[in-house]
Amino acid sequence: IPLSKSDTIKMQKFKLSEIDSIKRTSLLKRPIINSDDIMARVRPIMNDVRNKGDAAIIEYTAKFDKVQLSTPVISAPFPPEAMALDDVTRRAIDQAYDNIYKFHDAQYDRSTLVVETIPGVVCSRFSRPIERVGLYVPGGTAILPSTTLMLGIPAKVAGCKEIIIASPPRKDGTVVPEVLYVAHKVGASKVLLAGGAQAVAALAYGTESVPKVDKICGPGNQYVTAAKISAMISIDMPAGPSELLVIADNSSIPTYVASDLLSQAEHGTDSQVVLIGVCLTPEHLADIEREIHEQASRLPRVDIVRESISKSFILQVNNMNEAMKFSNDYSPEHLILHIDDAEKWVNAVENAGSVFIGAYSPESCGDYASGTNHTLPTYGYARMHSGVNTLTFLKHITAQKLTKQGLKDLGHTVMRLAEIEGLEAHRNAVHVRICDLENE
Ligand code: HSO
Ligand code: ZN
Repeated sequence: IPLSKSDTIKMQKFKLSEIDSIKRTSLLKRPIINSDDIMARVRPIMNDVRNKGDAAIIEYTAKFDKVQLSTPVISAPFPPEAMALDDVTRRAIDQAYDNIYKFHDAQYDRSTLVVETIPGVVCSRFSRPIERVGLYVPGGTAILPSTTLMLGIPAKVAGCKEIIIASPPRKDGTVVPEVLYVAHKVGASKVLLAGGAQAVAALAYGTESVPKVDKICGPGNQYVTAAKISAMISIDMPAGPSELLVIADNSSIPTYVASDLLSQAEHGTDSQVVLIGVCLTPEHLADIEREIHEQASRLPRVDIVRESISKSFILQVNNMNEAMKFSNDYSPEHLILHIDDAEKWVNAVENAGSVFIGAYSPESCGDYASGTNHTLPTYGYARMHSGVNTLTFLKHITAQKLTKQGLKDLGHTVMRLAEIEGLEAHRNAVHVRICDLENE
């Protein structure tokens, strides 16, 4: 049934005590993405870019973005007039930058790990930046300087030598000044004016004007994700539609709960929003629902919200343990705790991209400026993936040094294991040395 503009904007409602396990499982599921179909559409585009380089990027940008480019890349130093901002905007970006920088810099342990496993056998581990990275900043219905910050800052902190930002151009063929300003701040060498699979292909394979990168990070639609996977290049994580799960009890403030749900719901019609109500009184729940409708009706993106909210649901549970169990099973990208003693319950979080604790920690702060990253695992990937962080842009190298005595003490173990595997050359590499050492 098509949604009508006069309909109440409301979420579906369930009680955990009234649904069976099949229904519970279905509530935990994300919509199925037909990846074969998407892959089939993405592959020819990627092959074209691989074979024809810049010409293919220009062609696809004309076709999909309706923008005719003469060259698909802007190189640093970027023209100051193309990143000119008013003072208020610049100060906002600068404060966000500083907080995100601080938090990501603190994640970087620059020390070398050294462990002497047995006397004379020293193992160590040190990190190095990934040399060249491609950062994908989606276009679509919103401009996203914040995503440029969230990807560019950890790459800069890690010390990546070359940062290339890809983002679809505006209709006039330029890049949003806010994005270019951030690109400049993080030290990006190039901005690729392209989106979709064609941008990912350019970064993964390289073209005349785009250097081939070692890793591609950043969110994007299904085509971008399919392209990242199909390029067989190192990526941050597969991305799906944005998600939020809120746990609220009767101590929650309905206005705040509703505002948080809507901030996520406005991202796209496919955004997933879940509210777990813990022993909510009928009055409290009604207050939250009324706030959802009233606040949503006033939003400029009400049409997007109407659709995403109608696909979203409220689940009423009888205690916090049930709430946390459901949340951990769902593994949300964002989890907001609008509950009494919220801090205490953080210990019970097993799966989530990022947690927002208490009434005064809206997701918006993490989306923009508090310091944490907003490129987070969706679609249940929070079970095994972390959000983008400084380590995303580093790799670890291990090293070892054995003394003569260390080799003597470890040698027989290595020789026996090599023998079991039937790898005589391995055994011999130790044997020749041990023979010498025994004759010393
Ligand atoms: N909530 C989004 C990130 C974002 N919000 C960007 C505003 N701008 C990630 O799920
Ligand atoms: Zn957001």
